[in-house]
Amino acid sequence: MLYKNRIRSQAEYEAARLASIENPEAFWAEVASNLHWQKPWDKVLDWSFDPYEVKWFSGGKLNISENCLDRHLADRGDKTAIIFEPNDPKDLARRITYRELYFEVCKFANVLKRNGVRKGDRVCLYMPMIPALAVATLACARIGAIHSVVFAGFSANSMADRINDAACSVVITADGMSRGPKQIPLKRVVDEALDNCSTVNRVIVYNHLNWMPEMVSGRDVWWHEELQHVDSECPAEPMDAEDMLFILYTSGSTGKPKGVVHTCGGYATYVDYSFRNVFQIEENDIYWCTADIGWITGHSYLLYGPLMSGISSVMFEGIPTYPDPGRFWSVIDKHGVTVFYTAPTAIRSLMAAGIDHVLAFNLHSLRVLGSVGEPINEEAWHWYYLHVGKERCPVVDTWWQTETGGIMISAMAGVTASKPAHAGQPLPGIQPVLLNQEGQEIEGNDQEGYLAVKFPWPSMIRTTYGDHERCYQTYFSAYKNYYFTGDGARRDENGLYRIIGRVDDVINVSGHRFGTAEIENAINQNKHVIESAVVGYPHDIKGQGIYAFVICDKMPDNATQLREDIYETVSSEIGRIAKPDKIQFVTGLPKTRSGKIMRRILRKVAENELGSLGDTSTLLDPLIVDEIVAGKL
Ligand code: 7RM
Repeated sequence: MLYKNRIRSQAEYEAARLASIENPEAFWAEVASNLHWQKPWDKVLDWSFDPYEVKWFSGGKLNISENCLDRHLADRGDKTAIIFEPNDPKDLARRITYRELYFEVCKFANVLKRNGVRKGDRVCLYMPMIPALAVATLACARIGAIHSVVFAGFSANSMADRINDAACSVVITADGMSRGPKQIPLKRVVDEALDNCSTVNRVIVYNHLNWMPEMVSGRDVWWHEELQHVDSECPAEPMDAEDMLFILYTSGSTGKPKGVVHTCGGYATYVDYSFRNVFQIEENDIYWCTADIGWITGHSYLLYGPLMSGISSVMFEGIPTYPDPGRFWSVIDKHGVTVFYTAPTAIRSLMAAGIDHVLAFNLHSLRVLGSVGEPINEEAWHWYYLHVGKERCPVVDTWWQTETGGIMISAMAGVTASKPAHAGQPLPGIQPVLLNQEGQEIEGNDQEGYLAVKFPWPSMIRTTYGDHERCYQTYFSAYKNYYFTGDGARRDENGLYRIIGRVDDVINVSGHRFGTAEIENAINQNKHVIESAVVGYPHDIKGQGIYAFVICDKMPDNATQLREDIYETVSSEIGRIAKPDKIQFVTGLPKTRSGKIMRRILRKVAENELGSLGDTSTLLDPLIVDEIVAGKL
């Protein structure tokens, strides 16, 4: 047996990788046997990429909440499962043991049942980063309801779109939430969203801030009152391996976000496996992933991965810079964090705040550092390695996507080869390739191309909710018989991958994905706007910033006011996280004679590379480029 729980050396890694290619089914069967299955599977894998259909562990039954909770009660019942660190450092942190979490989840699962939620129903979660969110998510999984967590930074409109797309029957929210110095009235946003949703018949409200918002009678109920009516016994629903576990919406190159669907068996298997191996998890780790559960990183590596491993996971309600930019380091010191997983954008902003904030704290507990969400530049990598890890802690740069469910390319901490600004080698079982324009595989090292995957893995996207054709078109049609990632990558002379970034119309702002069309649609909702074009440009902190070129009904007299107005429109259409960094008012856009916007030119302007605008002679109106260059921000 090559793989038992964890790979511990480069040689074991190489052997496992070879074995996974020679006999994928045997390899994944061994990996999956690390979980508790209520019924073993009949067949490990059935697959086709054209048409697209994969089935992992057919016939097998399991429940991920049982793997996160029940399984640990005997040996780890009194161990801390979640360490909750509140937004305000003056408030008390809370520790929840595995047993306590188990009972809270069972009780809330009964609340869901009491409110008519059945296996297969969709439930929308719009909540702060508090333990109740973990409880609600696990409770859905326990009874086989499909959770759709909507990040609490999204607007009422975005939430309504997601609720309608999945026809959710229940929404779980809180009165409000704290984020640094600000407070946000979540329940009010839900009320606004539900004006446009007809499928929702119940809203369960968690009392977090004692705000006592208005409750709609017949529709809204209080979480704590519902708990009075249930007992704490709730057996975990036996789920087919291919039953849906959750939907998570993500942006692509088109205007409308897609509901990425993950299923029970494959997702649990791959998240458990990748988590243990990448971070080289030990029984006594205090692990902290700073992502919100509203993103895939929070699903896989704040909630499910750590709990399946039976370790202690920190859940932080606040933001890195409140009350000051030392907050992350103070939390690491306070709770003795051993494994820390965050995003390059956070690292860059804390780096900009100065080294004194880091030096004020004892970071000796740290053992492993991780990065996710976007390419980490060398400067940020070195700062992280030197000042946070004190040159003692391996840094794992983990490349993956909402669609991949789990980490695909990354070093295994301290075990396999690692290099600054490189994600490294694929995990055993993952078969990435580089493709050229024609869709042919580029062999050998020291090469660059489109990043694709040629063989299925257990946690890959199953479908886009309600529209399987869209899933096929988006991921499997550009290059036949490959899963296409949308990223460009380089394989260095030793076979380590470096992710270059998106090759489609997706902008990655602080690790959050937005489609250019999605932002343009939002901007165009402003009554003064006639047309807009959005591109990404390099941004010191956010990785990429959003640059919008906007045509209005007339050139504004008060540009500042109109900009504010457009920010407001985007905040209400998508959410405050999608606000453009720069808005330039223009009288026209560079278009070809067939009406296609030449984004390449706009990108060059936004990047300030004015010397290399390329051939503009095919444009309908080449003179517009001069105006745009002259008005550049
Ligand atoms: C986990 C997550 C996915 C996109 C992906 C990339 C970019 C993510 C890295 C990265 C370079 C990394 N899911 N990306 N991780 N680029 N190095 N380590 O972020 O669905 O929200 O975004 O993010 O472009 O395609 S996501």
